[in-house]
Amino acid sequence: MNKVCITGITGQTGSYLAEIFLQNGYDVYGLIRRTSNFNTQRIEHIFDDINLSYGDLSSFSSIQKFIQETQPDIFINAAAQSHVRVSFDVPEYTMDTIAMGNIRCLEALRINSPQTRYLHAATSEMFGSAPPPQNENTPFHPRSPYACAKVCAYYSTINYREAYKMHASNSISFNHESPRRGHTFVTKKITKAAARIKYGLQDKLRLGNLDAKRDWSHAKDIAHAMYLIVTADKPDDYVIGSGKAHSIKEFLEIVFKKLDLNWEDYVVFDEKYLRPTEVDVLCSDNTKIKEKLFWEPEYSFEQLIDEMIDHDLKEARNEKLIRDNV
Ligand code: NAP
Ligand code: G4F
Repeated sequence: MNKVCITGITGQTGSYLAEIFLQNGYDVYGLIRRTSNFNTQRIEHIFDDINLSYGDLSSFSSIQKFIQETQPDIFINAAAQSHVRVSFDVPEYTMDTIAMGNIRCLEALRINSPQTRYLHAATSEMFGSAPPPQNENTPFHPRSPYACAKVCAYYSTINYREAYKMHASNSISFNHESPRRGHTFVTKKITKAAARIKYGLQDKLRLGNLDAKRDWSHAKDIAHAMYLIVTADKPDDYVIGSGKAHSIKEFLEIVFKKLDLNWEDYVVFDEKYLRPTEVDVLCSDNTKIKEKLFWEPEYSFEQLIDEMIDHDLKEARNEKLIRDNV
């Protein structure tokens, strides 16, 4: 049986990657951090089907041990301090775990298992202020410590491919969301708040810049594209995105309207959610992955929003029942 190692398996994308590899007959191994609270909610449904080891991207020895013990066919580095705003507060930690963490994975593989295929989860944030649409040839102009760290990790991955002939690739993913999205990212913050407002559990939603535009996909579609990239014959770098951009304001309008609410009655501007440098518009040109790997997304923007709202309405309803002691 083929073996895949996934860092960030407890995260949004890592959990969908684990499902896809299981469906394709792989033995799945995940690296998880020890935390004071459970961090395995997103993988509880597949807990008995996967193998987990403790480790951290800040520790070379833990990554090396993970690789030596599993000898994987594929290694996907999907772990990161992935919050752009937070990266301005903890730039050194963000840089260490993303840029150095990626080098630690590559170096541990080069020494112990150089034939293993590698995929680094790079990001559209690397394009920063470069005008849209952005594709594989667009020059980077990163606008946050997170994006700077990802640019370093992106080029390190290419360098290991060129220097050591490793099968090392980058997925350059645009924003991806799902019911499993972390609660401090803007889409999840909006769908969760709208559902709680509907059930009378919340009366205000505090947000920052509503004018930025993002290219939002379903995380399942992005994870599928990552699977195609790492299992392709040749290593390469691919932009993954829907090719359509919407503003935060549009997202707000759609979500609140679906719940018969007017977002302007609830949203409050809070400058603490602004970033020192913002990325105004991200919109992918996804021609390469569609033509070379025949990737097609399954979910539309509307379907993504509907799935997130349905999930958050159920959670809000349960919260309300518990609160009302029913
Ligand atoms: P996420 O939900 O924030 O998950 C991040 C994962 O990384 C979690 O499993 C987390 O563990 C783990 N992690 C964080 N720091 C770590 C460390 N020092 N050592 C080991 N593990 C660590 O992120 P995501 O949305 O799934 O994104 C997956 C990857 O794609 C990330 O590299 C992200 O930067 C990149 N990316 C995401 C998007 C997007 O829109 N979602 C777009 C482009 C690229 P805990 O569960 O313990 O916190
Ligand atoms: O949801 P966000 O925090 O996502 P952002 O910054 O685009 O980063 C995400 O996508 C990247 C891919 O392009 C990933 F690499 C990264 O790991 C992450 O998954 O913010 C989206 C936009 C920004 O313009 C932000 O300023 O929403 C704006 N925003 C407005 N109010 C807010 C808020 N963002 C957050 N998180 N919280 C707010 O209250």
